[in-house]
Parts: sequence; structure tokens; C-alpha cells
Amino acid sequence: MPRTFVRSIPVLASLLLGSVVSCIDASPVAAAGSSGGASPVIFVANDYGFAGPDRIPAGVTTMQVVNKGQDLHHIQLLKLQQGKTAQDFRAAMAADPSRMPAWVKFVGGPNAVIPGRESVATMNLTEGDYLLICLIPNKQGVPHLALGMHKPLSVTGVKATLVSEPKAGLTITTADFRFAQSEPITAGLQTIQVTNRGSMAHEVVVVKLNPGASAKDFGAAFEPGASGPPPGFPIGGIVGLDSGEHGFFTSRFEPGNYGLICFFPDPVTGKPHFMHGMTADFIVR
Ligand SMILES: [Cu+2]
Repeated sequence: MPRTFVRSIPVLASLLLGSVVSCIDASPVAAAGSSGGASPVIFVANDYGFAGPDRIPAGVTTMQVVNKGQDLHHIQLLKLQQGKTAQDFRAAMAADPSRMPAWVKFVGGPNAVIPGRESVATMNLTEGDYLLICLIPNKQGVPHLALGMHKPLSVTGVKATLVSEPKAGLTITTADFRFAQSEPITAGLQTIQVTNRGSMAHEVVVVKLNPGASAKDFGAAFEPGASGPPPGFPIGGIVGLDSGEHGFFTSRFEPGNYGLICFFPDPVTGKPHFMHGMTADFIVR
């Protein structure tokens, strides 16, 4: 069953940039590798492509995206099923760019960060063929994927040292269409498990909000006809996980107010999930 996938949100990036770059702390999550000492697999994102390894061993994998572009970027990791290849994926997207083929599985990946920053997520990857893609749209609303931002990744063999899943301090559960948090997020570097109990793919975008702003305000800045910059900026999270999947992300939290947002589109209405109420607010003390 093909899934509607129009991510028609007017331009996360162009609205955000400029207003926020100056107010960021300088505490990278970089080598924070969240999974018991294993060093992260690093991919560099630029406008518009990924650089990094073509092949990695299977198992629990911490993936880091370093944004060296001028735009926002993330890594949506897709597993290609039924023996399909990157070429099949390109052909399917050329035939219908608004639908993800039914044979791709959303298996997470580090979510959006502004230029100069990095974002970290940890997933248990089984052997197979994968694709890294960026679904964030440019100023014209074209997803970076369509601008060439896709890279095949082959997952084969096993790691020399077995790595176990990270011990997460807390869990965020996603559902249609809400977030539930097992306990409050405290200041510092945190590794958080995300489990999708919804019927469709969901993502977690973590947003550092301006004082007094809510996640809903942030989402409203991306609704059609909205004007003005959104009241905050993304600091990572995990990109789409299919129903029943789980993964982890690691972010550094300073005291302040934050939001969780899902920009994935509803298969029926095509509207992003935040327009169906998929936002949450929390305060880090
Ligand atoms: Cu969602």
C-alpha cells in the first residue's frame, strides 16, 4: 500500500536561519555516542548531499549527522525491503514524488539541526540495503531528497565488538497523534528512547523554544499562510520510525522550554501531524 508522503511544510529552513544561529550554546553532542562506548558512524550533510561510509556492520549503531550546509538537514534512514535497490527507489520517487513506496521501512535517524551543529540517534540495524535521505524542504518547498540528498548504505556482517542498546533515562512514546513522556527531561546530555505505538510512521523533532512560546506556536509558523520566523529551533530528535519500531536519540538540554513536534504527513488528509495536535511542551530545569 503506497503511503502519501507530501511533506509540504513551507520551509523549516529558510524561516529559521538567520534568527537563531547567534543564540546557540556551544556544547556539541558530538562524540557523546550514546551506546556504551561505541563510536558513532559520522555522516556529513551539506546542500544537498551526504558524505560518509557506504558500508557498516549490522547491530546497534549510533549515527551522527554533522550539518555543514546552510540549510537544516537530518538523516531519515530507510530500509529497502523485498530486494529493492536505491535505483528502484529513485524510479519510484520519479514516478510519484508524493508517495513513499510501500517497500521502504522507516527506521529512524538523527533529526534536524541547524548549520554547524550535529545530531545523534541510535538504532539497531539488521543486515540489508538502506538509504539515507533528507525530507526537509528548501525555500521553494522541494524536499532535499528531490535535490539529490540521498545516499545508499549497505549494512553487512557483524561488529567486532557486540554493542548493546543504550540505557535510556526515559522513553517518549509516539501515537496517532500525540507524544507521551515517561518522566521529565532534566538538564544535561540525555539519551532518550522513542517507541512508536502508533499505526503509522512518526518522528520526534525536539525544538528549543523562545521564552513564552509553545510547540504549537512553532508548528503554526509552518502552516500555510503563516508569516514570521518560528519561535525556536530544532536540536535533534529521531526521524521517522514505522509502527512498532523503536530507537534512541541523544541531545544536550539546557534549562528552558522545549517542544516535541511531528511533521510527518497524515496519510488521509496529507496534513502534517502537528496540525492534528501532535505537539508537546516541557520545561527543563
Ligand atoms: Cu506523527
